[in-house]
Amino acid sequence: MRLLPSILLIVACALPATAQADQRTPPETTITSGPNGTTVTAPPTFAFVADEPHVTFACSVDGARPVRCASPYTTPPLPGGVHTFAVAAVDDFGHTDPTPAMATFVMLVDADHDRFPESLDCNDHAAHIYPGALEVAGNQVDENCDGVLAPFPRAAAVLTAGGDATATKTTFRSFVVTGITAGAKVELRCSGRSCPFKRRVLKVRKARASAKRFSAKPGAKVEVWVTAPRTIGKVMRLPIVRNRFPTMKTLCVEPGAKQPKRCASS
Ligand SMILES: [Ca+2]
Ligand SMILES: [Ca+2]
Ligand SMILES: [Ca+2]
Repeated sequence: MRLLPSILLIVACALPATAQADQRTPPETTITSGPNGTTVTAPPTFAFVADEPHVTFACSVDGARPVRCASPYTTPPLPGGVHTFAVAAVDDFGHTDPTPAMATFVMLVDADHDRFPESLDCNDHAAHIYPGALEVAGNQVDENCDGVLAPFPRAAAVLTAGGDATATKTTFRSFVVTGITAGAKVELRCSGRSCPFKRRVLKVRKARASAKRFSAKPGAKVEVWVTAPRTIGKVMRLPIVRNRFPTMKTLCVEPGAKQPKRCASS
């Protein structure tokens, strides 16, 4: 029972002594997190502490006039290049840490905020374009920065035709298209003199289409067009000649184009 007043007395004496020490000693500031010696693509955030309670902080970027701040602190947007951040604690007695905590970092420019700085981004003004982005086929844009404009996919189909040819006509007795790309339209076309038809859409069922027996005269051109949206169409051309069943030639047609052309090699 007699010990208690003594302890209280000791505590009462100790308090002014600590306050005296704080009054003479400026606080020491430490940065606890944030970039230092590294590169950043967005304004960095710093966390910091002082070795005394009841302090305020003053932050400065690139030697500018310190502004009052609190931890965590995010710097204003900064241009590309090397930057410094400094923070000093200020205690209740107005003492400012004479040796502010400092960090140096390199700000990389990332104008479109896609996390790829302009040195790595093939278009730093379009956030959907960056290394590894999803490439959209056929739109003439290199979304994934690999230097390649991904072409439209090609329609697929296989034509199997059989029949006979004379000096006056070629008769197709069987005419079957298989392995047709899903969703593709199949059209049988005939151009030139004495064609039995100009265009005929073939019904596709289970990736297969067929035409009924037909004949065409020498000089005519029979073609099968397999087309689909956003796809390079496949054109299988059969030029009708005398006495020989036609040899097929495969051509490609760009989406929306009227004329087929030689297929690109890829
Ligand atoms: Ca960027
Ligand atoms: Ca970009
Ligand atoms: Ca690409």
